Amino acid sequence: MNENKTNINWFPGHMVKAINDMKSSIKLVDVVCVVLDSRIPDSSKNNIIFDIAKDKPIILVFNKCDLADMNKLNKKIDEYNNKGYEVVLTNANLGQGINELLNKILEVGSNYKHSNKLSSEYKKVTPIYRVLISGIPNVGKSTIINKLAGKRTVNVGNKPGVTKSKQWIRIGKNIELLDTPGILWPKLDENDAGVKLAITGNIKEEILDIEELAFYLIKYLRQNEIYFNMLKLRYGITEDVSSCEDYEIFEKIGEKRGAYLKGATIDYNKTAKIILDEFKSGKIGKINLE
Ligand SMILES: Nc1nc2c(ncn2[C@@H]2O[C@H](COP(=O)(O)OP(=O)(O)O)[C@@H](O)[C@H]2O)c(=O)[nH]1
Ligand SMILES: [Mg+2]
Repeated sequence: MNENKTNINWFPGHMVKAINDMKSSIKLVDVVCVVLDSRIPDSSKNNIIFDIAKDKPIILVFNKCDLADMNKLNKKIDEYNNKGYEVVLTNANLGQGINELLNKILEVGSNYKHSNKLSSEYKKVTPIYRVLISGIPNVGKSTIINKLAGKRTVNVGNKPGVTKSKQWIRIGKNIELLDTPGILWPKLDENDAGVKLAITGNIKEEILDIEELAFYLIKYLRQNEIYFNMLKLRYGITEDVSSCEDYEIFEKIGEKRGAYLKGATIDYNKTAKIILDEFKSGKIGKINLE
């Protein structure tokens, strides 16, 4: 992939502000949940949080697991488990895994208070565990907060930072959730992270060249027989394309979908959009990019 296309960054001022916001939020809580996109667990993980929250228990929440390839995801989860992380899988849209997350919060929160003998609060009948949900934009933080809270209390949408004031949402007897998610900026520099974030819809794809994104995806899917079969099935490619170039496969998809400019010229932009939209919504299949 073209390197300089991925070379986009948050402004340094934004990052400083995000770090400071995060630090002040983390001081207030006992448990930090880091939400990841299950399709790109590495690229959606900003390691800065592990520095800032190093004294607090951290739960990794693998969200959007409905879109993920469980074969690959399970391997990643084993990796993270072996590193000692607490892990929960969620499909926040459907509320799946939310009870497991609540139980995990109680468990690690209780361990934390006991091992730190915090303000003798651990001896209380109803100790309160305060929680922050953090992650990059669009990873599903607001949806998870809504589902944890059991009602629509925060805005769900594509704009990070819609909730401004610091307020707590009480859940059950023991949990208080900061209703402002901790926004982490996505990292865009290593291992095509920017490209993967754009393909999965975690950053605006318009920032990158969408045709290049679609090409990247086709190239990637071709390397995995199962994934490539999913692509062929989706677009009705029954002919032998094993010796085709990537762009020829791309054009075939355009053809199959009738994405033409005037005459018989394939509309590359439209074709790219079709492929990317259908990947993002999981229509091509359950596919992990790492
Ligand atoms: N397929 C799927 N989509 C999800 C899931 N969780 C959230 N989303 C969608 O991802 C988009 C961003 O979610 P949002 O909660 O606003 O993300 P935030 O920016 O991290 O607060 C929304 O369109 C949600 O409906 C999930 O588990 N599965
Ligand atoms: Mg949000």
